[in-house]
Amino acid sequence: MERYWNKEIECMSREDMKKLQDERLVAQVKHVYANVPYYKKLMDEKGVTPDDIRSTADLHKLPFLTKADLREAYPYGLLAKPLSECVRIQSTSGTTGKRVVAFYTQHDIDLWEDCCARAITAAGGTKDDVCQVCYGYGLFTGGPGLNGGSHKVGCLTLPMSSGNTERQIQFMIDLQSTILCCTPSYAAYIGETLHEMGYTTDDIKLKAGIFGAEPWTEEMRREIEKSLGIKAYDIYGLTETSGPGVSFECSEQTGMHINEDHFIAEIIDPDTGEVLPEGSKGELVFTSITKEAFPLLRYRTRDICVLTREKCSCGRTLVKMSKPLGRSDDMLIIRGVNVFPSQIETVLIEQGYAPNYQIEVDRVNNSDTLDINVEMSDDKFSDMVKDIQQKERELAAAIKTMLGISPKVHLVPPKTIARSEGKAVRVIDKRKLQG
Ligand code: DLL
Repeated sequence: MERYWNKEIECMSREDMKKLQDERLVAQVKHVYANVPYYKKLMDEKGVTPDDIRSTADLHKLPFLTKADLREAYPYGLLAKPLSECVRIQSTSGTTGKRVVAFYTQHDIDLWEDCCARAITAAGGTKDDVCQVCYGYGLFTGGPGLNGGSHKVGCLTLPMSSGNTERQIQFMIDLQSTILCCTPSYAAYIGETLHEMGYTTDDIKLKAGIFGAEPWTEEMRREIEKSLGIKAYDIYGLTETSGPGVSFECSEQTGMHINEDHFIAEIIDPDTGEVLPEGSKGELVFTSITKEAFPLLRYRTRDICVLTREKCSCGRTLVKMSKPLGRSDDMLIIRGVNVFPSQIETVLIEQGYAPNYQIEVDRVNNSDTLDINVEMSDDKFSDMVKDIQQKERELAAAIKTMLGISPKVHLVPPKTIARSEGKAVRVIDKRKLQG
């Protein structure tokens, strides 16, 4: 039997949902125009006023926001409420230079947790469940978001955060966790460790997992489902739109329902910005219509996906997005951390290396690996041979400080990294994540 957290919204007729979105959009544009000078300027430059936005049909008239805008406006430039009314900040992991910081009023937190409660309920969660949350807690939105959703549903919540896998498994067995929330790669690792410790799925009570924050394939889903004896559900979100819970999977497991009462989704051509018809593959753009403190209008996620309104067997009428099929920028997600090649290049140059490098990402035993080959320059080559390992360690430490994750650095002789005649091939991603 399908469970809903808010059936009225999740199964609302298309007509009623559109009416709700129209009302909320009109109010939100007024709120942003009046309170966010940065966005007002963008609207003025485009010659759009709040009066031009009468319904979702007018959405395309509004200017886009991008990560570059967030950096330019950092930290307070997109705030739409006084700081005194904000109660929380969350942030993305390791983006170039300044990170994205998102602000929340108590009302924003309530709505965000409500979205996560919908995801947990769709995965079969009730107040009788024990929900083990192993997403990172802290600035990352994964832990706090699912933690809040779990409380709302009334599950007994285990705020484990990530790491210390044997202890995770011990608690999972002793406290009889029934729902696991973490990244898919960590879920696979937990499954593997469980079996290595000599346990089987008979020793645990897990029934469902809510996994997201990074790309994963259908093959990986089947592997996790088998090793943990569960049904694995996808969940999507980004810091800029609150965090996890923008969309979530239902029992059909064929894409994620977007919480359309809070977020209006569009698919655009990433090159021209043109809005594409339903069913097209393109870049996902979100407008948050209920957020108070940090309401982003037409925010370009850079995630490439497809939207569909085909009838879903779960009964929900909320539009469904496919798993993200890639990105329209060069961002990589490595061990759950957002990484841009330009960050690595910045460190190399700071440390006196030429920008001749290649990044190799792979997944070994369900964990991402990051190897960086860096060329030594001709003049430094002979001196450096003596202390190559020391230099590799220093460079790895500097990159870790920038990214928050440790790479393996390999210094290679001059002119050994293939030169390209077109764009340099900086990244070799062997993970085959687009299933
Ligand atoms: O990853 C929020 C989150 C936490 C989502 C826990 C789900 C569960 P950021 O660190 O800002 O926020 O990264 C957002 O991660 O633009 C996507 O590229 C990617 N992403 C998030 N969920 C998925 C998913 C969190 N289910 C960026 N599948 C997004 C594929 C995902 N990619």
